[in-house]
This record gives sequence, structure tokens and C-alpha cells, in this order.
Amino acid sequence: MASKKGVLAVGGIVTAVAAYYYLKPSSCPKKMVDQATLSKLEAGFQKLQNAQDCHSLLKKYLTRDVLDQLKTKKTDMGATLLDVIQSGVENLDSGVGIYAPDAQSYKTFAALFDPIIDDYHKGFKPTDKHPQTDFGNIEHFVNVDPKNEYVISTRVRCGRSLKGYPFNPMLTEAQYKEMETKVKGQLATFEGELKGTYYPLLGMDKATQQKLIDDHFLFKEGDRFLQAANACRYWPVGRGIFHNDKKTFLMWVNEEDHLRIISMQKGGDLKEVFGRLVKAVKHIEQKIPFSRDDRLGYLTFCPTNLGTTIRASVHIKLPKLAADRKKLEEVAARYNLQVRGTAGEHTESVGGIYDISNKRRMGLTEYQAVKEMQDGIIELIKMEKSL
Ligand code: ADP
Ligand code: CIR
Repeated sequence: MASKKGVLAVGGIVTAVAAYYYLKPSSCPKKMVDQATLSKLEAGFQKLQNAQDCHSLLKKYLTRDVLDQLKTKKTDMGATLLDVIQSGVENLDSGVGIYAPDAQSYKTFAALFDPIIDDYHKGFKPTDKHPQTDFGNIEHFVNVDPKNEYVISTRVRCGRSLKGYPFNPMLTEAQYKEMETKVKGQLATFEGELKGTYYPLLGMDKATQQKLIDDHFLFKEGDRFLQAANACRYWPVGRGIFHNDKKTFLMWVNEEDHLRIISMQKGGDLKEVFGRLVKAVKHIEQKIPFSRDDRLGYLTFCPTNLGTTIRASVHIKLPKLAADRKKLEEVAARYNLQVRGTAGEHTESVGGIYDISNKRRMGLTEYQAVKEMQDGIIELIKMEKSL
């Protein structure tokens, strides 16, 4: 039997250890969320509450209850709720405002991710399961503007994450380099029309980089939403772009997602553009294992890209419909389409050119996501003609 003295001694040690961690939050055990993070979470919540002009899904769904439920949670890699929400707290004009620092975050912080996923993808309940990959019959796709009257160019992209690696905020510099080397090796195996060259961002001269951005081939630099999400560490290490000679097939390495696979060309031939993307995805999938979740589909850094990860877009001029951008957005939303500016998300239209794409990517197949864009664009063109 333990003596009274012994029990007191053990009790004393336990109290001392607890007091030590309480008083020295920076040395908390790995599983505990430290006091500084808790304070930042509280301040972030208040900032969102006070911001009259903030209309993000983060503000909508981060209730006091959800905050209290999640603020002390951590993933095995050490990600906290602060890592999830910091971009939306810093950028009050975010549309969404959250990112997943690692795959486990989608489960650990489900009380916040699930309602945002449901809202963005227009109905994807926690009990729903994303369907199996299905690119469907390419023959069902067409040139949405055969007379070249409205559509300037067509693009379809998807995102992929390499199995075994976390997302940007948790990656080490060594992992960025390792991933780039792995991907580069596989990019060299593309043949025929898909054959191309990998250009690392590290060492690329500024003029070349800017030209690629201006021509809509390369991701922009210094995205404040990604920066605030801690997604641009070690930039430009491990980042780069691959493209074929014609720049109709491209791959972004380690920007927002590990990989963005892109097919694009002038005009409205969606059948050709999507066909090329499917060919490329099938080739790369044979060589590189990707992260896919049974419920969420392909895993990505931003919850808006989960599932199919497909964004099929046209650069289009609809002068009558677009006389009022708000009105254009309303009409597009009827067909589940999203309107972006000429240089992509969070940009304005230049010369009346808009980027219109499918909005939802989850709870439907790849075929359905692209078809949704095709059907909607054909309708918008009909409306423009009738005005
Ligand atoms: P993502 O589509 O990869 O999510 P962005 O909205 O930032 O990201 O767009 C990336 C780039 O692709 C931007 O330069 C944008 O103008 C360009 N882009 C998108 N759709 C088209 C299109 N249909 N034709 C030409 N460029 C496009
Ligand atoms: C926002 O909330 O507006 C940004 N974080 C971007 C959200 C969706 N876009 C993306 O992932 N590129």
C-alpha cells in the first residue's frame, strides 16, 4: 500500500508539472494548444464579429459554439484552428477564408469545414460521399462557340496532392525539393502532344515569369490569401511550371496545391481541351500516387477544390449580359457558374473579358462538373444573342 507521504509527493510533482506548463505556454506538450494561440483565436473571432463588411463563409460558420468546440484541438502534425482560419481573419474580403494545413484537419476541424463545404458545393452533407472518378464520354463535349464570337479561350484544370505529404503550411524545405524532383522525373515521361519542359521558378528571370503570368499560363506571385495561410514559405524553392511547346498542356508545381494539371487553348473547343486533360491525368496517375479520401474525393489545400478538383472555364465577352457585373453573377449562379475577373480569382475584368467556370466540384463526377460549365455557357451565349 502506498504511504501517505508517497501519495503527497506524487501529487506535488503532478501539480508542479501542470503549473510549469500553465505558466510557460511556449513549452506546452505537443498535443496542447498554447495560450498565445488561444488568445489569437479569440482576437480573430472578435475581429470577424466586428467586421460589418466581411461576408466570408468563415465568418458565417465560425460561431462561438464552433470556436469553443475546436480551439483546443490539434492534428497529429500539430495544426491548430488558427492555422485553418488565419487567412480569412487577415483577409476580411475572403470569399471562403479557410484552408486545411493537413489532410487530418478536414476531420479534426470538421465542425467548421463541413458546413463550409456544404455551402460552397451547393449541398454536400457530412453523410454524403463524393462519387468515384468518372471523366465520362468525351464525345459529349463540343465547341461552345464554333463561330468564335464570344469565347476567347477555354481552360480545364484539376488539382492533385502527393500521397504522404502534408499541405503547404506543414511542408519542410527538404520536402518541397524532394517533391519537385519526384514530379520532374515523371514530367519527363510525357510524349507526343504532352511532351514539354519543366521550368523551376528558382532562377527564372522576372521578365519571363511576368510574361507567363500575363499570358495566363503561370500562377501569380505573392497571393495574400495564400501568404496569410502560411502557404508561401521557402518561395520559390520547389515551385515551377511545366508546359508543352504550344502551352496547351501545363502543370504547376507546389503553388496552392502540390500539382495543378491544366489544359487550355484559344477558342471554345471544350471537347479538345478536356480530352487533353483526361489523357494527361491518366498518364501521371499511373506514375505518382495521389491523396484521395473516401468521403471527400481528391484532397486539396482549399476546401473549394475538393472532390473532382475540376475548374472548367472560358474567357468570354458578353457585353450585354455583363453591362452590370452583379447581374452577370446572378444569371451565372442560376447555372451554378462562378464569375471571376480576367486575371483569375479576386481580379477585375479587363476589356470586358470575364472568366466563367463551374463553381461546385464536389458531390458530382468530373464529367458532370465540366458538363455543368458547358451547358451553362451555351445558355449564357443564347441569352446574350437574344438581348
Ligand atoms: P485557378 O483556376 O488555378 O484556380 P486562377 O483563378 O488564379 O486560379 O486562374 C489562374 C490563371 O488561369 C489566371 O491567369 C487566369 O486568368 C487563367 N485562366 C483561367 N481561365 C482561363 C481561360 N478560360 N482562358 C485563359 N486563361 C484562363
Ligand atoms: C478566399 O477565401 O477568397 C480565398 N481563400 C480563396 C478561396 C477559393 N479559391 C482558391 O482556393 N483558389
